[in-house]
Amino acid sequence: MTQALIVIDMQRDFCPGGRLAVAGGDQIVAPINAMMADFDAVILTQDWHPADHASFADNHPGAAAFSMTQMPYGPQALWPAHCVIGTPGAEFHPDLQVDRADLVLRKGFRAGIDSYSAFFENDRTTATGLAGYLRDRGITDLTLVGLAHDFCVAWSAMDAARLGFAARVAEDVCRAIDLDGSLAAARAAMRQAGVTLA
Ligand code: VGL
Ligand code: ZN
Repeated sequence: MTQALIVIDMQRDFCPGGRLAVAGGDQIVAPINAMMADFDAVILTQDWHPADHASFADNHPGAAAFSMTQMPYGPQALWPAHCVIGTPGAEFHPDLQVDRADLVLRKGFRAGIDSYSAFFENDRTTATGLAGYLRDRGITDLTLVGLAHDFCVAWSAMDAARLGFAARVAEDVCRAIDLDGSLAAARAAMRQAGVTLA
């Protein structure tokens, strides 16, 4: 059994003071750093959007942040602009131990499509390449932590389970946006998908 720690989107914009701040996001940096030594591999994901990204409310005249819109690939939440390529908000939290990472996987870099999951973009078919990377390294067991619990962590964990990895979310090392009950819905969906909530 080869185990990887998948650290989801521990970036400045998702921490207090950032543009899409998740309450308590900065509280999980030290626990994540402490977990890294227990794994064969550590992988960081980085939300990485061009300024004209379709998930930004500002790019939809008249639309409010945190409302829903319809994209060619299905429903999509609209967010405040965040994690714009090359800006300080897209950087990892300054205390995150990035040197321990074997791979930094960027996602959401295509203007027309969002990517919550570390495995597939939101059309559910465009692969990021992470599954192939993990399989090529013989990694079978994944522990997911980070931000946000109910979006990028949940979508990544469900895809991991669907792809045949043993997927576990360490819930005390995640923080949620919790938009209209999204955390409860995501937890139920993760259980249904065979993700272990620990
Ligand atoms: C995320 C909303 C938009 C996340 C990323 O990391 O959960 N949420 N982009
Ligand atoms: Zn994003």
